[in-house]
Amino acid sequence: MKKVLLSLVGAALITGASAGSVFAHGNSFAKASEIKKVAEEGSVTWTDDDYFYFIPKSSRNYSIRLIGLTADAALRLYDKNEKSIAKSNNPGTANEEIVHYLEANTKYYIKVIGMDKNNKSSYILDINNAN
Ligand SMILES: [Ca+2]
Repeated sequence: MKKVLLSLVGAALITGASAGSVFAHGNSFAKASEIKKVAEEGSVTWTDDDYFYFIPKSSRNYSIRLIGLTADAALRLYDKNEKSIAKSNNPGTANEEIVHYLEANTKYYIKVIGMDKNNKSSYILDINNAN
C-alpha cells in the first residue's frame, strides 16, 4: 500500500492478510517477498505497491526489469537498510529497467509502485545478469 500504510503498520498487516490473490506480494519492507524465480508476476495499484527482496549469489551488474505492464508503474531499488539507491519511472506502459552493481550475499529490496490512479497494472519482474 502506498503512502498511508507506510506509517500504519497495523493497517498493512490487515491488508496483507486480506489480499488473497495468488499474485499478492508483500506490502511493506518487512513483508517483502523473496525473489526465487527468474520472473515474478504481480499487479499493483495506486494504493497497493509490491515489495520484494533479492539476495544475489554473485557480485556483478544486474538488470532489474518490469515488463508486460498494463498501466503505468515504476521500479525502485533499495539497499538492506531500506535506503533508495536507484529508480526507473518511464511514462505509461513502457518497460522499466534498473541496471546496478549488487554485492553477493547482501539483501536488496525492490519495490514495484503503481503510478496509475485509475487502473491496476499487471507486471512481470525479472532480474538478469547485465552484460
Ligand atoms: Ca512508469
